[in-house]
Amino acid sequence: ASYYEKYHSLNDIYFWINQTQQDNPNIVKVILIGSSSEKRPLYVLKLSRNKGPEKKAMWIDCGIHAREWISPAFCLWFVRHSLSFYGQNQDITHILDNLDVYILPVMNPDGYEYTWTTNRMWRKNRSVSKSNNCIGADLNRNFDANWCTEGASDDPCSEIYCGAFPESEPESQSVAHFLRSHKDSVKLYFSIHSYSQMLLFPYSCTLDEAENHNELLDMAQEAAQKIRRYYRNTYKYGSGGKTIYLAPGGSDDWAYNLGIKYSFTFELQDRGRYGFLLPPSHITQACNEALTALKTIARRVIEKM
Ligand code: 0X9
Ligand code: ZN
Repeated sequence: ASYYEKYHSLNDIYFWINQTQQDNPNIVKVILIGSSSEKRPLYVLKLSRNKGPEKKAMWIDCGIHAREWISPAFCLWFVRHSLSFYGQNQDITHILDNLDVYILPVMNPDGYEYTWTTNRMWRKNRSVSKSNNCIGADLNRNFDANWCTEGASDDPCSEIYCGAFPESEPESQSVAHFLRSHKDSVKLYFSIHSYSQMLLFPYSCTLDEAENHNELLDMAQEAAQKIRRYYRNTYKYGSGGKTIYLAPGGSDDWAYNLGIKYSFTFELQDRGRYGFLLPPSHITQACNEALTALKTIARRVIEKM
C-alpha cells in the first residue's frame, strides 16, 4: 500500500506537511493559524496555482473529531491528488485554475495524538476544564451558531460538551479567526468527518431551512448521484438538522452564517460495520468517493462565481 493508503501518526503528518511544501515550493504554502490547547501547531496548506490576480478560495478541514481517522487521511489524499493530477485530471485542473485551496489536515492534533497513544475512541480535544476532572470539549459544538442549545451539552464530561463559551477552545478559535479574516475570498467550506456516509449542509443548529436550501440540496444530490454511479455506494444528503440530528455550534453552520454560502460537512465511510475503525484497505474508495463529491460541488460553485 502507498503512503496515502495508510493512516499516519501526528508526527508523520507534520513531517508530511513540511515535505510537501519543500517538494512543491511554487504551489504550496504552509500557514500557521494557531496552536492547540497542548500547544501543538495548527498548520494550513495553501495550494495556489498563482497566475493572474488573487483568486477566490475553498477551505477544507479534517480531523475535528480525533477518532475519525479517515478524515485526515482524506485531506492528505486531496493534496496528493491536487499535486499529482493537475493538468491531467480535468476536474482538479479546473478547480485549481479557479480557486485557491486552504487545507487544515488535523484541526484537533491533541485528540488525534491521544487516539494513537491512549484511547482510540477519543472524540474531543484535550483541554482541561477548571470546574471539573473531565477533559476536552467537542470542537464541533464550540462555534458560535446557536451555541450550546439542544444537541450539545454544558456538562464537561459529555462527549458533546460545548465548551465554556463560543470559541473557548484554541482550535476552533484559530479556525474562526482565520476564516473571519479571509471571508471575502472563501466561497466554499468543507468539513470532513466520519462515519455514516452523508453529505450535509446547514442548518444543523436549527430545523429552519437555509436561505439557499434548494441550491445546496441540488448540489448535494448531484454529488451523491456521482458517488452511486462511479462507486456504487449510497450517501444520504440534506440539511444536518433533518438528516442526522440537531447539533448546534458546528463549524459548517458558523461558516455559513459568516457568509460562506456553500458550506458542507461530509460524513465518510462506512455505515457502521467498522465505524471509526475503518480498515486501511478501505481508504482508497472512501477518499475517492469524497473527492468525487467535493469536485462535483466545487465545479458547481465555480460556475456560479
Ligand atoms: O455531530 C457531529 O459533529 C457530526 N457527526 S459526527 O459523527 N462526525 O460527530 C455532524 C456534524 C454536522 N454539522 C453540524 N452539527 N453543524
Ligand atoms: Zn465528526
